[in-house]
Amino acid sequence: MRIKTTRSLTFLILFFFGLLSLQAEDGYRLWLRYELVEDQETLKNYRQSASEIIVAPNSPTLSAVAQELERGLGQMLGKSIPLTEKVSRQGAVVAGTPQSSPLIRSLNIEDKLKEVGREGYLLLSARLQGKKVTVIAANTDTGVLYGSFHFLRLLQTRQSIHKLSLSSSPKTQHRILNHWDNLDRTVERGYAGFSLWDWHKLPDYTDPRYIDYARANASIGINGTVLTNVNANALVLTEDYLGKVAALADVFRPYGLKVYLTARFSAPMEIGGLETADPVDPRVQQWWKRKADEIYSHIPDFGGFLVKADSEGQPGPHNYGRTHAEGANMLADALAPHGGIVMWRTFVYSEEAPEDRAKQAYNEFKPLDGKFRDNVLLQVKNGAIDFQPREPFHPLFGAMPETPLMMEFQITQEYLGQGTHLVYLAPMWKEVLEADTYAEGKGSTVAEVVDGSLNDHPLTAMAGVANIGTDRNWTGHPFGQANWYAFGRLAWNPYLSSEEIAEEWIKMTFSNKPEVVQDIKEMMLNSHEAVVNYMTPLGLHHIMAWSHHYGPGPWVANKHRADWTSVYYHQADSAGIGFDRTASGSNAVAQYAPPLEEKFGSPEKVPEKYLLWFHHLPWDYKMKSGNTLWDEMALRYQQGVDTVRQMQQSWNSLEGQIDPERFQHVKTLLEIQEKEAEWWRDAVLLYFQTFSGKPLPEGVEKPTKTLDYFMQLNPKFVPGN
Ligand code: GCW
Repeated sequence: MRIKTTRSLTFLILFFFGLLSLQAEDGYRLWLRYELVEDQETLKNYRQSASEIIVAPNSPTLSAVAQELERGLGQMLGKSIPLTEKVSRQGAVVAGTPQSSPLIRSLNIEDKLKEVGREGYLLLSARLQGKKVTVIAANTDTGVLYGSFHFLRLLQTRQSIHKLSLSSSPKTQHRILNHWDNLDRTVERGYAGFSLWDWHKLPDYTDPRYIDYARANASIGINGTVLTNVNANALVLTEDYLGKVAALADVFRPYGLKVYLTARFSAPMEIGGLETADPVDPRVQQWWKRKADEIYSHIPDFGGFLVKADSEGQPGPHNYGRTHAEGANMLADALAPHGGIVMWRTFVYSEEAPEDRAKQAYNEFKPLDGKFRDNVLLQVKNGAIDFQPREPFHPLFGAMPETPLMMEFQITQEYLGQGTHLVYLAPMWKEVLEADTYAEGKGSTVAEVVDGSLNDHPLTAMAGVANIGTDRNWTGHPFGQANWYAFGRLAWNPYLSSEEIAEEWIKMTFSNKPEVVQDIKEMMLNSHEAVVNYMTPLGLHHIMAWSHHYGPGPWVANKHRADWTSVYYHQADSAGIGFDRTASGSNAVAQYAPPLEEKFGSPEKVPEKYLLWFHHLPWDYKMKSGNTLWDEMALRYQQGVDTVRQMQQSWNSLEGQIDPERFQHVKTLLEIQEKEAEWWRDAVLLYFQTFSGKPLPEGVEKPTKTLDYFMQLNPKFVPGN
């Protein structure tokens, strides 16, 4: 008897906790949580303005629209909202295109619709058949889907939906995630588990998660995904794999998401049996044409190729004495009959050239301006070295007016704390997008280069290296989701502010309570400057540990190429620190337009955040604050640590306002971040102190370990490597 009671009690307890764990907030739903509206007044208003849904689900995309509206409105309004065919009551939500919906046709909004283009949409309060309705109208079904997500976002962020009159359309044409996913499911620089693409089980089994991936992307306007790593494997272009790719494309299609692949330049040899991949060889050209035909026979709306060539060991046209233009154009010609594009990366630096690595892409590509086919974009990283915590904008932006340049941002945090640091990247991206290139005189921003407006390019794009993996919450760090979100929003509109994007994301992801939004927003907005301070302040760069880039490694030296070492980048010696990129050094400053060349070339005029990027300066160089360079640097490292501690305090003060699961997760990650920020500060300062010979200024905490200790740390199996 006794035993029985205990057993059933245990069962009950287990059952109860089982239920709890089913409901636990594990982050899977991302920003599409659709939480019930708390405020009764708002709830009442929303229920009045969203009483029924009218969508003619006569395409897979419109079915997705109907499902999303049903789900979103149903959950937020706490009751199921009927899907109807006619306007039967006040407050109907009518979504569609003039083609799919007689109701939308009857509104006579063709002129307004013309202005929003293929993917844009209108959200309008209107009257139909004597009833007040909300209209989500677009020229294409995908536009309707984007408009529906915008409409849901208004409710998610608890805004009025009463008198709507807004329109939106993307500023760039292709908004693309780049997955650095390998066919064995490891992810290069991935910190959120393994690749989502289960190649082994495809094409027969398509994980339902692919649909949620597509929904999340559609909700922020991402319309393309490169499935495979730029360090490419030709195998993905074989018949077998193309069938698998097609299965993914079929899942994504209703959500407006196109698939792209990376094209390994030597594929004609590796899987085609040719003895060359020379782009001017007719057999090679023919091979790629046939390959393109084959791909399109599987995937009629295939997006095109992303190519890393002649870079870090990847094969390319240089192997045959050809130029990047010859290589890119060959692929472009193969794709052109099908409407595909080539995104050719400019991340190149030579094995042999002793030239400053920061200058090499410009030297290589600038002479090729205007030599690319119409369906080629050059994909340029935001800075000239490599996704560092802070870099001045890449000098190619503005330097190639005849060629469409697209942006490549890195969403995954290879150099910014990887899976454990809370760093909101929008401020960093905005700094680059807002930078003035002076290409066509003052006020020629990078954003205008990228959105094509500066030089009238119709072909435009933005890419983000994905931070997504099989982790239940997709991005490992719960705040990594914000960077996926921000990338999509900025690709849609690079003129949005970091702050408004953060605010939207917080409200949808955590809470609409003003205090919560305020605290989290502040944490996020300060987080980028914090990581710059505790890793690479004042223009320092690439002093991370060898190869896996996890943790500090300013002492990394003696590798087979100088520009893979830290000592190459910081150039510290007893006289001072920094890379001289002025006329007395590598003269990289000359790659910028004259007003910038002058500004960056002068230690007094260059913004201090870029000081050591461009200048080698003595340790006692006087900074604007009055401090010496050494003291200033040390204080910045301390400041980085201090900011992380403030972030911790803010977060801890939110206990009870955030669900326990995510609260605890972030809390623990912030503790790791604090420890690692201290690690960075102590290791780097102890190392540079061997050159400066100066004591740490007051206010900087003394290291508790020795330099030797830090130099001997050698973590194994760092993810993503
Ligand atoms: O940032 C570096 C990474 C490499 C990456 C390369 C690139 C895919 O360390 O892992 O390779 O850039 O962008 O091609």
